[in-house]
Amino acid sequence: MIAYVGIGANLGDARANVLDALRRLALLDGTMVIETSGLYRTAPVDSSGPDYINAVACIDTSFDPHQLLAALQDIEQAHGRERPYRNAPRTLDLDLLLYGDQQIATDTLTVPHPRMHERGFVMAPLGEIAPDLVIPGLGAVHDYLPLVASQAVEKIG
Ligand code: A4P
Ligand code: MG
Repeated sequence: MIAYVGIGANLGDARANVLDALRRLALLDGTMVIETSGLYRTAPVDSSGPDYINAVACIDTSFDPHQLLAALQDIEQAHGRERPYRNAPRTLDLDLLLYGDQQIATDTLTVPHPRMHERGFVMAPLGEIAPDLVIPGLGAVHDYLPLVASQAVEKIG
């Protein structure tokens, strides 16, 4: 199954944390990284602390959605992720943005990620690698890019 993963960090060496997350994604069982966006420096949205480094990865995985979420949380934990409060600054955050064209709503997993289309830190890197991708229930990624264009997002590499 093709899935898209959003990666963000704004504590410690955020850039190194994001790059390490990409490396760890490629090492997951039954998972290949198909494409990765560049790295983006982004202002915190509903969050605090330093600017974030964000990226998006397209993966091909044999994990089911909940197995994939658990694997993403394992990678967060490997980076000492702490959760003092919602949207707290973080060493590493991995969100399951899209899982094929599935719409999932369980206690622990909502896909598509419910806030992704409002956020430049997700849509800019996603638009770089998959502008024509359709977000189930919403529409094409490129249609949302103008709506987030005013958010502070800068491609850095
Ligand atoms: N969960 C439900 N659906 C998902 C999903 N699709 N992917 C549950 C990942 N997790 C999902 O997440 C809380 C719970 O959400 C998990 O236990 C999982 O069961 P969390 O990572 O512990 O907490 P969080 O990250 O604070 O919450 P959340 O909802 O992921 O926050 P957001 O909305 O993703 O926002 N600003 C910039 N510039 N860059 C950022 O990366 N990130 C956030 C986090 C806020 N502001 C930001 C950035
Ligand atoms: Mg999260």
